[in-house]
Amino acid sequence: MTQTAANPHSPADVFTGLPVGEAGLAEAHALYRGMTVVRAVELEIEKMHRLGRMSGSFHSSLGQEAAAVGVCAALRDGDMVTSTHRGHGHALAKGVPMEGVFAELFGRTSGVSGGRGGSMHLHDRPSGFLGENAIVAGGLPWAAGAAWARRRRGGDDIAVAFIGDGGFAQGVTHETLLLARFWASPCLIVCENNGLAHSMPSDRLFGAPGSIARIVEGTGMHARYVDGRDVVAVAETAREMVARVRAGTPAFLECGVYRVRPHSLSDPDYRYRPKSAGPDWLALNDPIANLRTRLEAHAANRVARIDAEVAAEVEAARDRAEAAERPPAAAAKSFVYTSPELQNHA
Ligand SMILES: Cc1ncc(C[n+]2csc(CCOP(=O)(O)OP(=O)(O)O)c2C)c(N)n1
Ligand SMILES: [Mg+2]
Repeated sequence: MTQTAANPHSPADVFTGLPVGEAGLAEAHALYRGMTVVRAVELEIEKMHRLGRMSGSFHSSLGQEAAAVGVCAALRDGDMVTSTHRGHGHALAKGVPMEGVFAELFGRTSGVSGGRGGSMHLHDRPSGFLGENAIVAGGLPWAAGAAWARRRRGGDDIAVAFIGDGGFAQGVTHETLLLARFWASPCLIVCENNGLAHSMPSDRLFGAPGSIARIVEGTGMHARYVDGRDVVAVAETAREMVARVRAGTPAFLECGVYRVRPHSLSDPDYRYRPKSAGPDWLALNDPIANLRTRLEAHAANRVARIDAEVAAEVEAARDRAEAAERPPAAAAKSFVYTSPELQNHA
């Protein structure tokens, strides 16, 4: 059955975005660069899979870059992030080095998880990226607990848990929202409502975009909805919410985005939505193309320079990552249980 209702942004709702004011220009360029990095890295990963140089699973966040980049722009280095199976954007936006991401997906020792985790198990403590999690909504109690523990030790670091709309249907999500409020855990839950939990349209479960935030608001937690196509709006909203969380109360942000690619590399999505659904959405709503148009009105060269710099950076990082060492077969049983060999667990 074809389920077109999954697209949260109808053609009548073509995204135009706000004009970027002079004051915000430097930040808008930084946000543009951040989104371009995520897009370029993920396109490169797809290419590596097509060429047979990378293996394993991959869940693309193409089209959703503004949510990851806008939210992480509101964070400090010491803040923590937990993520999902679709987490490359979250990792890169939080500052995980792209070479370590590529190396992880190539299965190299220099990968951020020693080449053992792959696409769904990126983690990098030095960047505050506690990790992705292949268990839907598994990152949420992790973030709430980490934020609570950090607060008990002193300081005002916070944690952000990215979850999907499918994650919002998990029991652990609602248990954690309750506990986070009860214990005043300084965590921000960011629900990327991309219209689909694999093949299940989220509006069938929860209603139109914005309904998830309203459900949470009904429980007494501060909750907002933001259009996840507009990175400037996401960053502004996230800053307001992060300030509130840093002051000591959890909060919830629903970002309206859309899953452009199939669920994963091996998903025949044409069975549950028209084949052109993703490209059609992107043609009208691409958060990167949209911001590029808005920024080019100010300085076309600057945007082109960012594009070129990012392309060169990604190619060089991929080359270095691919050339790195593979773990020896004799070490296959290392890291199965925690051990002093673990480099990255502080
Ligand atoms: C606890 C659990 N149940 C089911 C799955 C299988 N599964 C993997 S991704 C996914 C859909 C998740 O949808 P959503 O949270 O909206 O994230 P999206 O894929 O849209 O980014 C499901 C059901 C899983 N990994 N973990
Ligand atoms: Mg989803």
